[in-house]
Amino acid sequence: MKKTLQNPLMLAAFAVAWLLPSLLFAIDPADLEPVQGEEVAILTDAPHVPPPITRKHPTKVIVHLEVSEVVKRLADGVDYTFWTFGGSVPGKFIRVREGDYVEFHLANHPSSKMPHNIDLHAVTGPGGGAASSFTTPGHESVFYFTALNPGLYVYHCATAPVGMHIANGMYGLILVEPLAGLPPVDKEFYVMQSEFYTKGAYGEGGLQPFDMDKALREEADYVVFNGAVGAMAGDNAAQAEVGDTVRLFVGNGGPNLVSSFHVIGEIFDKVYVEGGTFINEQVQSTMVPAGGSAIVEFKLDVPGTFILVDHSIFRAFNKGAIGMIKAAGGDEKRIYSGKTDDRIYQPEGGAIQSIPQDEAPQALAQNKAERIENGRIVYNQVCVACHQAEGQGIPMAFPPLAKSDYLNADVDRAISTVLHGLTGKVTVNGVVYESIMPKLELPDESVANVLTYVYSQWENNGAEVTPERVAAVRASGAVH
Ligand code: HEC
Ligand SMILES: [Cu+2]
Repeated sequence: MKKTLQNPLMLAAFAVAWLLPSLLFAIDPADLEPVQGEEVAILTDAPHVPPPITRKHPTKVIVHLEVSEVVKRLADGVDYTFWTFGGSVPGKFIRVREGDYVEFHLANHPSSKMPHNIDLHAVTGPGGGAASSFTTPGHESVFYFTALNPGLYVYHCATAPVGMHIANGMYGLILVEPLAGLPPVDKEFYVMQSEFYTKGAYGEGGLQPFDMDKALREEADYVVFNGAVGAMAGDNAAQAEVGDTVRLFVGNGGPNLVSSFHVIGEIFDKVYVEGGTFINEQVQSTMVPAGGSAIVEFKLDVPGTFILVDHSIFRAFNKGAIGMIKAAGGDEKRIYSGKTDDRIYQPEGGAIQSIPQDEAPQALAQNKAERIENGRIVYNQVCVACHQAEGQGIPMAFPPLAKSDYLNADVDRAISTVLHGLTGKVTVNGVVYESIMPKLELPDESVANVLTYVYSQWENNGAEVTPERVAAVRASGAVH
């Protein structure tokens, strides 16, 4: 304080601040342009972005953001109680211009159970606004800030326990456009990655509560773009046309994981690294830290579906981190031909690849108990990686063998599956899988043992499979 008072300019600023609070922003020591007029911010839900700012002067921007706690879909058949900034996850996208004076209203819906606040990384001030915005249910807080630094910033709730508020969906993005604006592009989208930690495993149905232990161990069940599995895929894919330049405002709410953000089949012409002003070019994947961002730009030169992933790839294919941009339009064969031919190629005698099994054939089992014991060993060497320790499988990737109606309905078909592998659609316990089980190259004895083991476990029907029966199915050549 002593130092501040020695500075005559600051002293003048303080004097005016006391006398004429409404003029404070106009004489800020940071030489900000005077604020002219006011406007109410347009706020959007992902993947939409408010329109670019065309004005050439700072203004007073009034932001009304309402926190609400809502039950919504996290994945098919899975619901979650999200704590939201604006009714969905991620929170509303806020767009202001460098130098704008922001009047921020944070309302907390009366139906909320928790108090909340907001920490905007774009704010220079204690807690990024959190210190001034603690808001109990049925209340509204107001505070003001000047957007001093251009860039793309994360905002989030910072009410204790902070991790839990963020894990429940409390984050979003605020863009502070530089004075000169961002170069015009054809399409802009809002994409925000985050993880969810649920009591049940991935895909386990019903209303899933938050799991604090998993969150502490950073063992995410779901890693998603825009708040739910498929929120930006399939029918919800972002739409664009060939020739469009696309800009993605990418954020990562965390709470824990760093994203290796990648778009399959595209190269980022530009990346505004970490959402700042430094531009990197010709980038394949860019890191987006938890509580950080990046702006990426690319031109859609060819038609097709471009898939957004976290290239920590199990998150993409097994935890939900997949988004899509569909580019409609004519082919550009010179850039990408598409498949021009499809020929049979059978170096190993079949379209299904095989996994050679190099262990010695098992000693012949003398009875069902020995068969089960030997089968357990085969299972744990060969099948467990996909079908999992309790035969529960992995949702959307590997069907269950536990209590599997498909398995229990037909022993010969199960034998054929293990002998020849399996492709195409199969329905197991009402769920359709469309994947590939490789051919496993197991001797008849091992096939008999492993299936006898599987049938003896996890409420299956207890059938015993003999090597003779396996040999008969092999000899029949029947492939299901
Ligand atoms: C590399 C992963 C993988 C391995 C290893 C594997 N499977 Fe599969 N399995 C699959 C996939 C994928 C399917 C579904 C195929 C489809 O969608 O067409 C499947 C389907 C099945 C089915 C039919 C569907 C069901 O759930 O009842 C059976 C039975 C089966 N596997 C048994 C086994 C046994 C026994 C082993 C070990 C000897 C094994 N699998 C090893 C991936 C695997
Ligand atoms: Cu909160």
